[in-house]
Amino acid sequence: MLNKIKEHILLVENFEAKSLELVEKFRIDYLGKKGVLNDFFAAFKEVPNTEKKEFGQFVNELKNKAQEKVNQLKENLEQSEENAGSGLDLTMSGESMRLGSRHPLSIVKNEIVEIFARLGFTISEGPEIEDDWHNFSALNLPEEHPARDMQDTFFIQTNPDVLLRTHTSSVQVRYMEKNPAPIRTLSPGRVFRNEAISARAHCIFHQIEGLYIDENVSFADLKQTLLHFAQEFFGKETEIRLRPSYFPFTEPSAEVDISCNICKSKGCNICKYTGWVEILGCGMVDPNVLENCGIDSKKYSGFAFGMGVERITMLKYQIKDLRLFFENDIRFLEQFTKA
Ligand code: 2NM
Repeated sequence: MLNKIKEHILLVENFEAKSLELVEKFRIDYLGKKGVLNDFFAAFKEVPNTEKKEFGQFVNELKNKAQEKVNQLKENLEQSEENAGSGLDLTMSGESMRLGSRHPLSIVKNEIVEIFARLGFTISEGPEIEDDWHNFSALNLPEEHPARDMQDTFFIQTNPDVLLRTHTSSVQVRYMEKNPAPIRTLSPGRVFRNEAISARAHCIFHQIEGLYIDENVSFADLKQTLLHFAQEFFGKETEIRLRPSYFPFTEPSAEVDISCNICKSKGCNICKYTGWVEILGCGMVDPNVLENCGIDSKKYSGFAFGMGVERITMLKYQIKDLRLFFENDIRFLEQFTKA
């Protein structure tokens, strides 16, 4: 009798069915009123007392296995029926999601910010709508300076004290007013100038300006900082060249070129066959500006610099037309590192 049960256990374990009807037949065969299990239960009283315990255990095992088998086969078959009905092929690989990509200007801005962050520069931001003091007067821009002209500056309505900032120096004026020296800060942001839109100019663009103020800051510190930046960003072999220049807020002032990394200074379109490409303007902060912002110009000196993010990005990726940055054509935007 025990062997009979064990045989049934094996049969149940190995049972397979391809349709719900066959599962139902199996269920009736084993668990139905006239099924195998009821036969065994009926035979229970004939079993000698000494074997009752073992017999009972095996009958229970058979019952549980049969019930489990029915449940499991039913579930599998119902599910595959559902899937077949829905016309889905679950073995097909999924459609990959279309990932966005960082805007090239953001990629370059982040890279520049990281280089200066490693030198201890904090990041400072300020309003895009400015007043005359923070955008012009504090920066030593004289009353009659052409940059104040309607031609260059967007004024908001008729109030000449409400304008769109023309550079991010305004952020640094605010920073100096609020924070005591020493100061090391970098101000990235959007700026606005009333210019005709072309391949090289736009009325909205992005700047990053840096400001370093402490005791005994020298022009040599400025030069070394910018050389470090140029080599981190454009490559270790990059050289820099400073040309005297003029800005109202710095004295002395300079324009900085890097050795052309496209042609290795042999001469090409990008460097207009000079071997050098302009990347930024800089200088020692004019003592008037320091005083305007509440910093003692007898005790402190500092340097500042400013660069156009579009210009640097065009150099890095050899982009020929600035308008591409603002058109949001996905075929353009997709070409830059996913991040
Ligand atoms: C430039 C060139 C030279 C500059 C000056 C200042 C401030 F606020 F400290 F006076 N911030 N940025 C600066 C100096 C900007 O951009 C071409």
